[in-house]
Amino acid sequence: MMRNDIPLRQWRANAVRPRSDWPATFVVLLLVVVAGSIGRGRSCNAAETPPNIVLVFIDDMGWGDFSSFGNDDAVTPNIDRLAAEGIRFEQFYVNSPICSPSRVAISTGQYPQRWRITSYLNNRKSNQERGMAQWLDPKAPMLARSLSQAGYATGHFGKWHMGGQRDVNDAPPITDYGFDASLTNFEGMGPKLLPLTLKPGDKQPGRIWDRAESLGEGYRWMLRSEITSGFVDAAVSFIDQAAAAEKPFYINLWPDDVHSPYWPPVETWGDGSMRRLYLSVLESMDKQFGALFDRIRNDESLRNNTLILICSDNGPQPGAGEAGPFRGYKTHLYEGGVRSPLVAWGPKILKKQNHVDSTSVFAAIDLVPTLLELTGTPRPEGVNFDGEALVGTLLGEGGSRAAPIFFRRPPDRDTFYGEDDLPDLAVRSGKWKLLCEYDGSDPQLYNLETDRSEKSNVASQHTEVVATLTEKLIRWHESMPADNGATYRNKPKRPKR
Ligand SMILES: [Ca+2]
Repeated sequence: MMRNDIPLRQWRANAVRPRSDWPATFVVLLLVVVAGSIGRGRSCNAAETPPNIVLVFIDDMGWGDFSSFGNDDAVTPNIDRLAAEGIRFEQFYVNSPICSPSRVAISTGQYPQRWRITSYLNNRKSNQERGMAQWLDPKAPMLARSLSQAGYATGHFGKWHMGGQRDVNDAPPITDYGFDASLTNFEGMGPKLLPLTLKPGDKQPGRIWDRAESLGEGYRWMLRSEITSGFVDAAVSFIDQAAAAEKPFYINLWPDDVHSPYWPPVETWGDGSMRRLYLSVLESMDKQFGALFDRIRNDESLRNNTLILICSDNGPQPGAGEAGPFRGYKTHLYEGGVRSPLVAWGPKILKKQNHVDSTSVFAAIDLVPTLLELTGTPRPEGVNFDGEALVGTLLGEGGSRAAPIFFRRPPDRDTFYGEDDLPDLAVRSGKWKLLCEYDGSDPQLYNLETDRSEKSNVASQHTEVVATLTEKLIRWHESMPADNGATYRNKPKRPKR
């Protein structure tokens, strides 16, 4: 049931800017989805309004890709400005080296294995072959739902990829997961923006992912290089409405950028190499974020009471992004696959400015209980989070999570990006990182204090550490629902005729 507490005329003035090429049905649907949402829940007294939260979750970006994390090949001034005014966390992890499970972890505060989302969600047959669920169970403890129940306006703008893609067209809509409003891409249910492609010399744009038309209750084709602006515009309109209604807001801004294929603005095409195209997409994304960051910064009440968090869902694709000093790529359990830059901004919320936290070890699963505590929101009943509430850490006081961070590779990624027989399991515990096979064999042990690039395997010199961590890791692995990682074999590519 939707209630519309905001007069439509007033709403429309600030709504997602309808453009002449938007199909009328799509605009109406989007207006209904968003407009119905904001009046719900209890309203909060302005004096005690809990902080607004914006979670920017970039796709496939390396640890070293922001200028503020050492990238000399591109500039990301909008993000770097937030970093300079806020905190850069250098030892933050996501809980999977690939899209869908990483998204589940940051949304639920639990290991994604619990929900049998252990690799990217693909078509129905492929999900089944890998021993995975078809979509995230809507009963999962979503941060968005807890905040919504506490009176927040909640919106998801951008890539979802937790259900509803390819031929899986019966997944729940995003609004079943605690979001009042949504606008997504080709990997989610509900209103969506679909990508038109254009390269130098093209007279007409092409289309990719056109099958996703069957997933949506309204879609709009938009130049791929401008889609992030489409999500930003929707998020800004949502903020305008929440602010007018004096409601706190929680927003996911989860761009398609900087995932391949790379379709930057044609004028930034350069030599057309993968690296050049990638860097142009990265810079273009940063530019498009500007409108959102400025909306918050230029409004005193929002500036004083909004926390912005920016990170990446997994490591980079080789030849595109870079993981800084770290080994490995997307899909690997080495640091390059799972360590993400994290920028936190909130000038009146954080206790430090222009601060680098290079020591606190924590993970995406920790953000959910941390944000619940920070906002004074009750935890959902009967839920055990794998994450820990680390409010002090997030605000700049330092401190690592108490428990180790455990990882299991995607079932279809034993061999990838030129590496054969990749480690199946990994654990970060204190200064140690251990990687091994499902049965504990072939241990690799790295001291991340002295060897953060995981170059020197010291397993044979620290057999007790190996034994202790292996035992904990396998106990964790066996406590999680299984997938088909031990038996799944990637199909050989069809030989060329
Ligand atoms: Ca990804």
